[in-house]
Order: sequence, then C-alpha cells, then structure tokens
Amino acid sequence: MPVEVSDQELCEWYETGIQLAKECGHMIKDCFYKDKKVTQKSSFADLVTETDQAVEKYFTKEIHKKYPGHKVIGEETVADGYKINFTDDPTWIIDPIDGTSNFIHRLPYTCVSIGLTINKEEIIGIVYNPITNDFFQARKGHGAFCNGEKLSVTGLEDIEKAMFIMEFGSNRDPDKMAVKFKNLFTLNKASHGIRAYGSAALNLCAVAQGRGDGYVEHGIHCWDIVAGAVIVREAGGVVLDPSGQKFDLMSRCCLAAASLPLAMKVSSLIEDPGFGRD
Ligand code: LIP
Repeated sequence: MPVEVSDQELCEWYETGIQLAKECGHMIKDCFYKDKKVTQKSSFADLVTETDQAVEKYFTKEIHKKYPGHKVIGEETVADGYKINFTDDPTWIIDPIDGTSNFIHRLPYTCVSIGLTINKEEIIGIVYNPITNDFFQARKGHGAFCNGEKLSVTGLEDIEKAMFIMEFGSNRDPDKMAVKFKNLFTLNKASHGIRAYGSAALNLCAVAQGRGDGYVEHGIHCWDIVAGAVIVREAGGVVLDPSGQKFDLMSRCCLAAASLPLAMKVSSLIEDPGFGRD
C-alpha cells in the first residue's frame, strides 16, 4: 500500500529538512579549517572524517526523535555495515559531507546533501555549501531555489555548445577507470569541455543553476544524488539513468541535463563501466 501524505505534513518535513541542513552546515563550517581525523573506507581514495560521522549521527538522531516512523539512509552508516533497505516509507537520505576529499583538502566545494523520498520517489532535496554559503532547496512541484532565487537550467539541446561536469570518482579498478576515461574523452570531443568539481550534489546544483548543461557519473550512491535530482528537475532539467532509461536511485549512476534531447545525445555516446546496484 502506498504511503499517503498530506500537503501540511510535506510542508513541515521540508521546513525540518531545511533547519537540520543549516545546523549540519554549521558543524561542517566549524571544522573546515581545522585539522581532521581522516580514515580510509573502501580504498585509499575513499575517505571519511569524524565530521562526516558526527553530522550524520546528529541528523539521524534528530529525525528519529521528531518522526519515529521515518527511515534514514546515510552514507557513513552504510559504510559501517548497515544494509540499505529502501521502502515506501518516508525516507531521509543524507550524505553528511558530499565532497569529503574537497573538505579534507580545504577546497570550498563541499556540502551537506539531504533528500526525502516517499513511495520511493524523490520529493525533497536540500544541498547546503556552508563555506560559500550557497543554500539550494527544492520540493517536487514547488520550484528550485538558491538563497531564495529561483533556478533554471539553460535548456540547451546542442551538444556542440554544451559544457559538462563529470567525475573521476574514488574507485581505482583499472577496467572501470578505463571506461570512465573513455567516456570523458568522448564527451570532451563532442562538446565545449568537461569540468570535475568533486561533489555530485553540487554538480547537480550547478546544472540546475545553468552553470553547465549536464552532469554524468557512474559509481556514485543514492546519498550523492537524491537531493540534487529533485533540484535539477524543479529547475526544468531532466534526470535519467545514463542508459537513457528512467532514473533509478539505487543504480549507482546518474545523467542530468538541461534538456531531454541533450540527455539522449549524451546517453548515446557513453558506456556503462558496470558498478552494479546498491
Ligand atoms: C563523492 C561524490 C563525487 C564522486 C566521489 C565521491 P563523497 O562523494 O560526490 O561525485 O566522484 O568519488 O563519491 O564520498 O565525498 O560523499
């Protein structure tokens, strides 16, 4: 049975998400210029700090206190061995610091990313970079905003005039890297160029803001992209699986673009490195 939610409840949950994102952002900002305790996860390039863990713990505690029936999926809890169980229940999905490597290296392209799904659909997206003070927010059907200003994608359709964002990622498997580099090369050849900023959530916000026309990445997870996906759609963009099929939050990949024709063109040019599903 699908979960039914009133507009009043959604408004309240949106406000809660916004308030908690601000509080998480303050925790990130406080530690940005301090020495950090860094721990490796799946590889020497896949990292976590005590701030990632503290932010996620704080957010999860607050959500469970306010809404005992809601679920939380968080990057660091999953890294600690918790199995993802994605259900129809209202589910908050948090990446406590998206762009952890940037955070470690004091590159101010880092953020907290918070999404809410209901009946497995992305409904609310909040992305906050507390270093540059950019606060992105969107709720399905209500538009996307940065610091109160309405966002719109460029709407570009012609790949030869496009600028894309892609990422190298933290996986060092040579076969997967070979396909990723081939995709980078192919898209670079077809367009004005490729940029890599190190945060999937902020990359999606950049597309929503019209700072670039598309973003494609394989090897990411639901917490990297859930909030940004809502923000791109509400700014008039499209979010698909890179194969051109319907977007699937658990498929570890994402293609966002300023228009459907541009997305389909990109999709026809790139290959799947095969990261599997979460
Ligand atoms: C990061 C992503 C980025 C990807 C990195 C990493 P994290 O998330 O946002 O797009 O290329 O490998 O997964 O680990 O900083 O939350």
